[in-house]
Amino acid sequence: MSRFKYSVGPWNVHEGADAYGPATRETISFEEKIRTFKEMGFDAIQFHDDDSVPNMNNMTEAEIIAEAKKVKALLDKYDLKAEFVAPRLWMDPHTVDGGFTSNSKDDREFAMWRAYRSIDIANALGCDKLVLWLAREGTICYESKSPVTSTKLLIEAINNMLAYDKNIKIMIETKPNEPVDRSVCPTLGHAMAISAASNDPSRVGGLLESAHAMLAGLDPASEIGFALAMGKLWGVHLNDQNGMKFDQDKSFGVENLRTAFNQMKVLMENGFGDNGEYIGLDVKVMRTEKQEGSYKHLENSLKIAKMLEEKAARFDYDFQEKCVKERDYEALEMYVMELLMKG
Ligand code: GLO
Ligand code: MG
Repeated sequence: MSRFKYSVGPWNVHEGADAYGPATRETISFEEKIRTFKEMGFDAIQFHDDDSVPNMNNMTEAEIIAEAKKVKALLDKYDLKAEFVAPRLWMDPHTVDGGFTSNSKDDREFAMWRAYRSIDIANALGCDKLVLWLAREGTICYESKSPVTSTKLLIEAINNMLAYDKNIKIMIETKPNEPVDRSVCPTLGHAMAISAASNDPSRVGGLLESAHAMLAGLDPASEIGFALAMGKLWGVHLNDQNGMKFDQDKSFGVENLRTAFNQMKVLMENGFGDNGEYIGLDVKVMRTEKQEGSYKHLENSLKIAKMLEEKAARFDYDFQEKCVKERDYEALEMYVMELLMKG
């Protein structure tokens, strides 16, 4: 029995298209996905605004809320919660140059409209968290945007969201690059600074994705630890990554087992989940996988997470203390390797 509650997004079961080739699997309907997620043991669903209300750009505010309520009824049917809503600004023709930091005033206004509608949708789905994955908030041509202005625009946008709804909490999902070259808010340290500069730091926190930390050359367990120390880690996207290349979203732990163990360990040591936080798995199945394997990466990631949870629960803190006292870190390291490699 895991101490954690787990969440997943509908985009984590996908058709396999990438930048160089088309889909390799059939589309699975939203209801079919969430029914399967429930069967697999997930507790909550993560949403993009237009996952819950497709075609929302062409709908009125009242229509959007009515549509989101239908999704809430579907969640209730399967006894699932909504974890968060994230405005999907990176897909839209209005946000080619970013949303909140776009050089176009119209596009910035559109981004705010989507953020407000995302808050409305979150309320209709019964959750109080907004995720900002700031995909295109950054530069592809360095001289096209000022880092100072962009940072200020981002803070202003966040302040507007905080003012729009007195209960909404914002989790910034940091990522250093991709799809942009340089992101405005690349690490959790940046997210914490933005939080501190906002009008209500108590409602602006972070979400750490393992692969994103690795793309910044950082250890995800340390990023998690940093935000936990600030009391501002409200979500995680556990997954894995083979070095600093394109964002791979591999199954949790399959490339960097010891780092995965330490992520689980630091979450457990610091009571992550005690205030209702979920462990999100932001993983993608390999493009080569056949239709019937569409959920395999999620099954594997859940299994690995629970196995690592069990290993971390067995961690011998007395032995660790002894090694630290004797400054025998070789012995401590070998202990960890044996813990991970023996049954
Ligand atoms: C991509 C992100 C993405 C977000 C999701 C929620 O790199 O990890 O999957 O987590 O869109 O905003
Ligand atoms: Mg993510």
